[in-house]
Amino acid sequence: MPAVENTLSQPQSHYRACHLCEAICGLKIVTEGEQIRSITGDKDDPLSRGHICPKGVALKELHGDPDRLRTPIQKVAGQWQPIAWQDAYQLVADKLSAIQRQYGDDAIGIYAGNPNVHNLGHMTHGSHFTRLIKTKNRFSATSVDQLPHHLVSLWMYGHQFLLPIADIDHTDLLLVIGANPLASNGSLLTAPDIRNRLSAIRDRGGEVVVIDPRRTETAKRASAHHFIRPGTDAALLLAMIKLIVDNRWQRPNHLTPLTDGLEQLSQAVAPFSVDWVSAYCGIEAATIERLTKRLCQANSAAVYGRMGVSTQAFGTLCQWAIQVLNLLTGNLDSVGGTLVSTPAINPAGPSDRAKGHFGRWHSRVRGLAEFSKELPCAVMAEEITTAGAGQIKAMITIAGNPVLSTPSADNLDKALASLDFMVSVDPYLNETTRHADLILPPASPLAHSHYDLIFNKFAVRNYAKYSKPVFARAADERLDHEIFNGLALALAAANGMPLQPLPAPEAMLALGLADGPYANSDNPLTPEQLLSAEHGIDLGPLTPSLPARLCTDNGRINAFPAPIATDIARLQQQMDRPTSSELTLIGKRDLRSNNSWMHNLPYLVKGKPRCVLLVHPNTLTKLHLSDGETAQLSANGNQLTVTIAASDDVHPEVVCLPHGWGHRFADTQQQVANEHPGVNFNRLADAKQLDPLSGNAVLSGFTVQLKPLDKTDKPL
Ligand SMILES: Nc1nc2c(c(=O)[nH]1)N[C@H]1C(S)=C(S)[C@@H](COP(=O)(O)OP(=O)(O)OC[C@H]3O[C@@H](n4cnc5c(=O)[nH]c(N)nc54)[C@H](O)[C@@H]3O)O[C@H]1N2
Ligand SMILES: Nc1nc2c(c(=O)[nH]1)N[C@H]1C(S)=C(S)[C@@H](COP(=O)(O)OP(=O)(O)OC[C@H]3O[C@@H](n4cnc5c(=O)[nH]c(N)nc54)[C@H](O)[C@@H]3O)O[C@H]1N2
Ligand code: SF4
Ligand SMILES: [Mo]
Repeated sequence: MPAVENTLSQPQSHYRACHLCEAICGLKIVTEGEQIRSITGDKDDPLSRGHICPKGVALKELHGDPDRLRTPIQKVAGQWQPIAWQDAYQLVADKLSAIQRQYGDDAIGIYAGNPNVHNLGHMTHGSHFTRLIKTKNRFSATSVDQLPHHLVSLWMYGHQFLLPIADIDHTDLLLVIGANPLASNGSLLTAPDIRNRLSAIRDRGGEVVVIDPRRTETAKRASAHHFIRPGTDAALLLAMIKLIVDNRWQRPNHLTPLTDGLEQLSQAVAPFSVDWVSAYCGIEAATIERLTKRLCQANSAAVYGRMGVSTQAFGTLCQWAIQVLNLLTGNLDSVGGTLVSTPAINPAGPSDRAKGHFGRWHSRVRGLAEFSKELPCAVMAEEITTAGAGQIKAMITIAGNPVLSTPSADNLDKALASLDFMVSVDPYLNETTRHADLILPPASPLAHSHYDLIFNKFAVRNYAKYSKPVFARAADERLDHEIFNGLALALAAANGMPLQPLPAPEAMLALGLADGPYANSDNPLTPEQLLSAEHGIDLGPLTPSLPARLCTDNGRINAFPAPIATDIARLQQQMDRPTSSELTLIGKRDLRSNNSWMHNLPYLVKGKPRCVLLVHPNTLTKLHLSDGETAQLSANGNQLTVTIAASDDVHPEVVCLPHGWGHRFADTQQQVANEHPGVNFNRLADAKQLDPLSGNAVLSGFTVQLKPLDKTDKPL
């Protein structure tokens, strides 16, 4: 693979954005011929200022990984064989069109995983192919992740992507609830070098307060950490709202006169007395009162909540209450509070067609609502296995590993094995793609150009960066946008439709820029500037932009969407039930891991095993278990054999296990990952447990049983 513009084998520096996580750090990659000499942080990147994490360094191993597929493969009589690209496109097109002719459009399911949104070619070209498949059975990682955020923004502000971002570079008080940015590097909060950004809050006299069932890496660096009983955050947040209402601590701002529903909202929170909630969530009443008062008194403050308050039974209620707290304390759309970003390409606003919609149709078997053309992935297995009109007979997975990443994982694993046809666009033969008939692998990420069309929307500064490929792809490899063009043209031809290929992603970026907010300013941002600014372009801090960008029909904020009222009643019922003292399971992210798919890189998995169950020492004593021992962890009728790690960072009633592991199948091609298998958290999570408002999966806070391993048990 020759390095682009590098025929002389001299060391050459390439600057690029890391596409692996939401932090989009600037990287400096030094190559010599075809070799990567080093990967370090780019000190001249205005957003990341030289920050890099071990995953960025591991791009070198990802690029060179011998297990990463280079050309398409086809399963013939149970054996994988290479197949030419054009033959692969043709085969996919023939199979998909035949299945749709026989069983109808909905017989094809599509699952799009997380790397789609981290990948330019997927963003610009993926839908060129998938929109030809007019199925209602579309799924993505959104419904095991941030769906409640989008739903709340749609309901309150009229647009799924009007997501106010915590202005952490200017805030005086950051309340982090259910997020661990020191391990995740920030989510719906693109803020590379988060450690220093959080330290800066404290250095300027501000506070960082963390509410989490585990004393996390972030909690350890915060001004204060409070343990919370998993899944009880909605009650806590409602009690805080009630305190504000009862004490008239609201701080009106320019949005207050434009807000509907404040009166109903005040009445709805009335039952949530601090004492009742304190007993339920495990945080002292005085702490709740003090924290609420500080939120109202601070010059600026932001409440920020992520996975821990999204993938739980009250995920939507939590995300709604967080917006309400920011609104009532006068911090919504305010410097140091929360602000909507203005990216160079495709900022959310009234003229945008992608506002989103909810409940236009429902899943066939369980009747769950679609959100913006996607059904919750918790219904995927039942839609494949339940016979009848509309049953899924074929699946397309694109950059996803749902066998490890979605609940009731065993059911999905079995369901995928029963399909008539499956194709995966993915660089690995892994737990999910082993079920495919064909795998189409994109070339190395370093052969792709990059521009972050999604995470610039969630960044703490307005910022734009285009990255050139570091290496040219080999003649027999394909870039992801080429794969989608190939699939789209073949499928259109199979259906007798004329279709043109889309131009390269760069042309699409130029169109997006021309349509964006910086094109017609005094100092316009041109495609030439973007393409040549190798360290990225800082477009300034986030600034207030509401109400002009509200997308609701009446141009106002809806502070009390109707479904919220019924969910508050559900919460009250839940709180009336006696609380059990059983163990609950929560998840964990590790700096050296990225969901399920980077465990094949030796640099990231070396050292002590990372897939261990954290248990409080007192709990271990009670259960006659000890550190380092293996034990049986069970829930919802399934068991895992886990390795115990004693830790007083978890609350005694909580145990903690990372997700994304369970590399236990011999028919995959991930040698290193299979040597470090770990266990699959999602074999215990139950696809029937959902946040009923959004259909988002419950991946945290469910009851588990832990006991010594019965020596006659086989490891699971
Ligand atoms: N229990 C539990 N479950 C969880 C979570 C949790 O916290 N706890 N987190 C959830 C969250 S937030 C998410 S986002 C999901 C993630 O869920 P998924 O997206 O389903 O899983 P990933 O592990 O991200 O798998 C990514 C897949 O994309 C492939 N891939 C990587 N790069 C590329 C590329 O450039 N192109 C293509 N075509 N393929 C690529 C990889 O080989 C892998 O197969 O998991 C969710 N599941
Ligand atoms: N290193 C690394 N970085 C990643 C990823 C990765 O896998 N590894 N994945 C990326 C992806 S796809 C995403 S979506 C982001 C996620 O980014 P984050 O949301 O910051 O990551 P998590 O570690 O899932 O943080 C969730 C926190 O919620 C806590 N929690 C669990 N249950 C509850 C609860 O009931 N209440 C409260 N208050 N807290 C609770 C957990 O203890 C945990 O600390 O990270 C991204 N970055
Ligand atoms: S923090 Fe995220 S973007 Fe930065 S180097 Fe690590 S994986 Fe890449
Ligand atoms: Mo995610």
